[in-house]
Amino acid sequence: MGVTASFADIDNDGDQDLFVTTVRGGNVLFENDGKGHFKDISKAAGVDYVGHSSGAVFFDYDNDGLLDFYLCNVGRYTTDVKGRGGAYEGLDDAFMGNLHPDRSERGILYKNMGRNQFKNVTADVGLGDTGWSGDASVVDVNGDGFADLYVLNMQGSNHLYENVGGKKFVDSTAKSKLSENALGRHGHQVFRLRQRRPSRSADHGHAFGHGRVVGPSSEKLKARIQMDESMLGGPKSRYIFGNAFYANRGNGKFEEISDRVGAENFWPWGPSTGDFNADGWQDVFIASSMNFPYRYGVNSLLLNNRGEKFLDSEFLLGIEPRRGTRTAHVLVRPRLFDGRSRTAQTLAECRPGSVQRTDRKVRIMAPLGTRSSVVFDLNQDGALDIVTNEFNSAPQVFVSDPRAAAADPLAESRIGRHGLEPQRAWRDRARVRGGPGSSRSGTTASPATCRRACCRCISGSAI
Ligand SMILES: [Ca+2]
Ligand SMILES: [Ca+2]
Ligand SMILES: [Ca+2]
Ligand SMILES: [Ca+2]
Repeated sequence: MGVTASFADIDNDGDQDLFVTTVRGGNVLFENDGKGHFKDISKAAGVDYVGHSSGAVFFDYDNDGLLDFYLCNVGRYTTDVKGRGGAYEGLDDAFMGNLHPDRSERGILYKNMGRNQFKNVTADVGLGDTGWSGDASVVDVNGDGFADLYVLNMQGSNHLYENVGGKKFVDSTAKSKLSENALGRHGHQVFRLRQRRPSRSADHGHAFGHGRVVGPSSEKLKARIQMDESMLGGPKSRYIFGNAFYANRGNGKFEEISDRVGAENFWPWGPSTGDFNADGWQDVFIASSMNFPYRYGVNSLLLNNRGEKFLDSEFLLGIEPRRGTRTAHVLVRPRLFDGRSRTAQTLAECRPGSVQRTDRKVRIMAPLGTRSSVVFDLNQDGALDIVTNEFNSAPQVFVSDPRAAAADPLAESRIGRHGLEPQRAWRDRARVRGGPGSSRSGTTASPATCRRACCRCISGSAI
């Protein structure tokens, strides 16, 4: 079962090679021959680790010109029983892995030795994070020229590891004032909230607030329902029950300012960043929604208003509602819901509201939900587009269409009142491709690209 895919040029020959992580199937490194073919070199390269792997982050930690990478391993959450399709079935208490240290799997730092050979140097450099980690980010927090490592932990504390001269990593979480973490974090992105200022980082974790009705005045606040400390494995004071946004205050110190800048949203999975309206300020798309058995949650597109506050813009710019205003797909069809399927009965009992009865037929509906996204200039017209990865459904492709935005005076006036820069004629824009800030989950475009963007969904769920 594949989990993530990362492209990186491991041999500096100018083409992107591919690393794929799996759940107990062995990770796979493919070398790109530059002619459209990929060759599996995992075993010879020494990176065929078998476990519960997740994100892989490529960076040159020792500045020797060769890309190394950090592999995030979650921890054992499967049994040895294989289900239909050959995947291992999950443990009943898979989400409580943080309470079982014996199930942890350490993250691995692989040093690129050249000639497509990698060496596990985790212990040599003082790493060995045992968190329930799905992803990590690379950022030079102290500006010393060596990339530091921020490792996410879904069920515990994140950690910032400071890179000491490309030889050692030192845990500087407490020193950096990053000890208070968003609970249930899955995604993280480092970007500049303000121009020509130190970088900020956004950290998105589940709020666990879905069980209570919230009104418009409090929907952007942190969750009131908090997990019991027996489930957290530590004091509540260590956690933020919602999203976190850390402002880099210099000297390696951070301050959490998510509520102040309006970075909260509904059931997030992870952020991607890009300057969607090309006003020079980085904006954020947050993949969201938990799917069955929870209600539908909207994806968020937060426009950065001059570095002061994010503005909810998903309904203005065409991200929501989805094409055809669809919020759900068929989870179980009538032929399976005939009284004989225990699975169908269990699902129906799990959320009675999901059962639809029409013309004597019965089906179970499940909310749609996005789990990840990538931001890049898909059609190479100079404006950033968004492609999503949907849980149990087809991807969405949002193509930025500035001319559609120009024809929508409502969207224009609303954004204008909030202080974003006025739109420049689309014909005056420069045709510039995505800039140098590309990353796995986001791409930064030149500020000169265009002034406004409006997204048009050209491909939605197939159901
Ligand atoms: Ca290559
Ligand atoms: Ca290196
Ligand atoms: Ca550094
Ligand atoms: Ca912007």
